[in-house]
Amino acid sequence: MDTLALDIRHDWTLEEVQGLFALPFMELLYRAHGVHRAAFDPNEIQFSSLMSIKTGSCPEDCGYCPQSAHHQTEVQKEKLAEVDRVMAEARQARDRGATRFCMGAAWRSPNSKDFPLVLEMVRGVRTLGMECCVTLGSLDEGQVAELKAAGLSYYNHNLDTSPEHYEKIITTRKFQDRLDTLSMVRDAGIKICCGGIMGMGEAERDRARLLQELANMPSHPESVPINLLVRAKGTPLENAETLDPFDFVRSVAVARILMPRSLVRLSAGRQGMDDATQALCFFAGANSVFFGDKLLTCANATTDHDLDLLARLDMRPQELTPQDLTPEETRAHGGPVPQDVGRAVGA
Ligand code: SAM
Ligand code: DTB
Ligand code: SF4
Repeated sequence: MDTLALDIRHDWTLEEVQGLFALPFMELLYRAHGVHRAAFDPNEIQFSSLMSIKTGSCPEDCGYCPQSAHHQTEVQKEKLAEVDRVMAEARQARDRGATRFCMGAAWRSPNSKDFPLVLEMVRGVRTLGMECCVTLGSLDEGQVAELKAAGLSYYNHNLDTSPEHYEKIITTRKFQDRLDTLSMVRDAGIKICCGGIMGMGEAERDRARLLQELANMPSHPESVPINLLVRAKGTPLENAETLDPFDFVRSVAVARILMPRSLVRLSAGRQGMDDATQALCFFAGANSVFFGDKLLTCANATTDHDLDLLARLDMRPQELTPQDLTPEETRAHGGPVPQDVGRAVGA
């Protein structure tokens, strides 16, 4: 790690953020990489694994989402998954090197019948020694407290886009509702995973506004997923214009400069992204990816391809450190480092 002093700020102006976007590309990448090296090992990537625990029939109308009941898509609807099946997937993910297991449910908010089972899943994943993240929609105070008590590490709830562009994409939930859920989660001491989607027909100003909103939160989200829109068939955004890959890389770089110590996750959209663009994203400060052949419903970059790419870039997966685990988890896990990580990447 380099010794550059990190500027942790929560008062970024839009002009400043737009100024970063306007930098010559190489200048921006150089700056972002400097910040990245000062906060992280630039050769390390965190692997998260993602599982859809309840799929489709969502009452929200998010224009990008194949799981919304408002759109005619090809998604296979599924009720809440059985706890045993979730645990089997989590174990497999851990054995392949994932240090975080994320579960997503297509809900506006969790219902009282299914919520206790989700808590059981969270407790189960934590006993495997992995961090656990869930994304279940909006929450009330009681649900937040129960998730915290179950040992949840992160809650994912994205702002998705700028407040100004938001209403063109989602009408059934307000931008402010999202901020309210995030405040409750933060106040309960659960880490926040919050980011957005690029390539939904927004202007560069919207990308700057989104990142400004994230950076000016009372504390930076510990995890910032930057998704590239997956243009799912049957959604209103199925024919959205392709975003220039360099503009996507710029967004990653600006996220890294604004939120130096956050994990910046190169999330959806890697499947159609070429290796050189992904490598540029890693240079610009992305240090986490979803690992596994499927995201929630859409295809992801394949595991074999990812392992090959990491090896070609001389990068390695981050390992859990003992500080990440409670003593009980460390015992349950038989040590903090997943057994197959070295083998999986051919180290
Ligand atoms: N229903 C919950 C919610 O929205 O709060 C959780 C699941 S939702 C699928 C999680 C996130 O996935 C969304 O906020 C969005 O950022 C991302 N996402 C969904 N569909 C996407 C797509 N087609 N392309 C890129 N990201 C997408
Ligand atoms: C996030 O920001 N991206 C992930 C995760 N959080 C839950 C989800 C991506 C979903 C992509 C579309 C799909 O697979 O349905
Ligand atoms: Fe529902 Fe989440 Fe998809 Fe929106 S993004 S339609 S809330 S599953």
